[in-house]
Amino acid sequence: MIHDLAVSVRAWVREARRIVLLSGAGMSAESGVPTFRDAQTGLWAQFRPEELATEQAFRARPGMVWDWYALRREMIDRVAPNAGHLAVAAFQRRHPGRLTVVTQNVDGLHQRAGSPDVLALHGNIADDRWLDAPRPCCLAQAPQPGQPPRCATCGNLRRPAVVWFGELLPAADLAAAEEAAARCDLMLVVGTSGVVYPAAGLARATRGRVAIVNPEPTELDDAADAVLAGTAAALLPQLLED
Ligand code: BV8
Repeated sequence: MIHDLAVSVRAWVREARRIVLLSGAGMSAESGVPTFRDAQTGLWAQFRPEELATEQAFRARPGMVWDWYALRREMIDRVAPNAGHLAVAAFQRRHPGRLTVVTQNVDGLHQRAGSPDVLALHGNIADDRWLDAPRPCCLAQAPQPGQPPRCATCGNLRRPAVVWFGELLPAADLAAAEEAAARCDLMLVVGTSGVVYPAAGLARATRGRVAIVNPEPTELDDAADAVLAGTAAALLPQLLED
């Protein structure tokens, strides 16, 4: 049974010419990907994600941080997009160009569900890049295997191609996300605590209606026109069905 507020939001979806879906870790929770709020396990239990996802932490303990990413990668490889991801991709197939996915998630599950042109503001955990600007030696040979792999000549390290705290977001994707937020009639804010900026700022910058989907209160509830206390996989199929 879909309750009244969700009926209104579904009507907003129908009326909207342009929709932005801003997603966070909660979008992937029902796929089995722990959120940043969820307790860390094992060796990393003593750290907050914000402490591990930094250049400083990687330079100080490259093996430990690399292994944390390796663990997350393995877990993400084992899971699949959930009904929420699939409902978004299906809506985009039925209504090309009407919905833009802007995500903080590095798990690639929106992309695997079939969503086109996803603006992944914080990068993709599946990709690597050089820590320091590559020298000719780094490009002349395959990285030496290891945790992390490195240049056999200068020792330059490979790092996950994600945006760490204190690092700038990819300028083109951020600009496209700001443009989409400025032009949309409706922003669906799904599975984010609304703590990390500049991503959370998009929900405050938009002139469109803001509808939040989250089982818990968030830092953005004050900016919302509707707060739906539910999960991504349960509510998005209902909100996005024609
Ligand atoms: C930058 C990639 C320029 C790495 C990530 C303004 C104010 C305050 C601070 C700042 C500010 N501007 C900049 C900052 C600093 C910082 C920041 O925001 N800090 C926070 C902690 C206060 N921002 C930055 O550093 C950014 N860079 O600004 O550069 C600059 C540089 C220096 C100094 C100033 C400016 C870079 C930010 C990106 C960092 N990289 N990820 C990796 O993944 O390893 S952020 C990472 O954490 C995620 O990508 C995501 O963005 C964030 C986690 O947040 P959520 O996704 O919301 O997840 P969370 O676990 O918090 O919440 C889950 C939610 O889901 C909960 O609400 C829960 O109730 C809900 N939920 C659970 N189950 C479900 C559900 N919802 C629906 N369905 C369910 N089933």
